[in-house]
Amino acid sequence: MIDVLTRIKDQAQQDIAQALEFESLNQVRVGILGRKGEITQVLRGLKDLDGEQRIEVGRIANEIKGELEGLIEAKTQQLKAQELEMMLQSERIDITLPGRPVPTGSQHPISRVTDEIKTIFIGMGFTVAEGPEVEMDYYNFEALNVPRDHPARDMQDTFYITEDMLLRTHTSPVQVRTMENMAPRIPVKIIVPGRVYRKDDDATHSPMFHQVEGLLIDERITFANLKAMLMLLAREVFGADVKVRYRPSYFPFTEPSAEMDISCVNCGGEGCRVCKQTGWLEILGAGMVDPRVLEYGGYDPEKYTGLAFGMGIERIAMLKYKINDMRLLFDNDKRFLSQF
Ligand code: 2U9
Repeated sequence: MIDVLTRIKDQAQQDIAQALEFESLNQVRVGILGRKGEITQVLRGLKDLDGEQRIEVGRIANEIKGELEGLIEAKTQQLKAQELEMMLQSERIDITLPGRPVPTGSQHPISRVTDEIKTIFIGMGFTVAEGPEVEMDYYNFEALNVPRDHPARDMQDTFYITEDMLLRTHTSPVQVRTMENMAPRIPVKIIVPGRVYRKDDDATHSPMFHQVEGLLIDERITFANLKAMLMLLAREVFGADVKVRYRPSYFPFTEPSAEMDISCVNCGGEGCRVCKQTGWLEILGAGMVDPRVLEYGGYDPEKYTGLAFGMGIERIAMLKYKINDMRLLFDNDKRFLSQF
């Protein structure tokens, strides 16, 4: 029996030493130590031996088993080390190669301009207010001094949901709602960005576009305050050299009303195709809040005055970034958008 064990051990030692990969090493292990392995068989056969012999053969068999387990473990470690070495040899990584760029998104020009204008007014103490795009006729028109059948409704014809509910044509209803909620506290000092809708569709008009409007109500607010703030806006958005001018205008919700032009961003005022040879570009409307609109919002026009302004973001973005077709802003073409 002991001879058999010695033979098993010698053969196993040879086989382990000769195993060149995990697969053959495992076959050796199973052949000796597995359920039907040679050592396992010997250990199973112990029960047929008598006392002394059983103890002696059992001891030697277990000794050999332990020894072979140790050899297999050592060989396993050796094969692992060899495998790692081979991988390191064959897989040369050149850490000096340039990395692959990860594609990142960029901000849409409409969002960029909106954020820029918001930031400028936040810097002057304004807070941002927002409101619903589906609006009551009352807030969109009535409270802004545009009663039913007023001719000014023609210019802002829109999409009606019901007879008194519509897609807002400007963000102004948010100012009315804010006044209603705040009255009679002062100052009201809000900047209102958002989407608006009009029945308009051509090369320079879209049925949906973006506005930023502003409202400031306090004691002794004058047109001079309006001019100072809009001058700062123009310089921040279009550069320190930009010039501005005002032309009288009409809006139902402001009196007096004006439109502000900036010197042409293309020719600097010389006259070119962009400014239709005038040297000027219209960028926003503004005025002193009509006393009746103050009253609608709950403010006493004898005590308070207000200034208001509004601008279309698409127009400002097109002038600032020299975009000649408004549809580019809505096409979602990455070749266009990735330039911002
Ligand atoms: C309240 C009182 C007054 C907002 C104003 C304009 C002038 C204006 C246009 C610019 C281009 C709209 O996008 S556009 O077509 N806006 O000219 N907006 S004053 O006046 C208000 C608003 C709310 C309570």
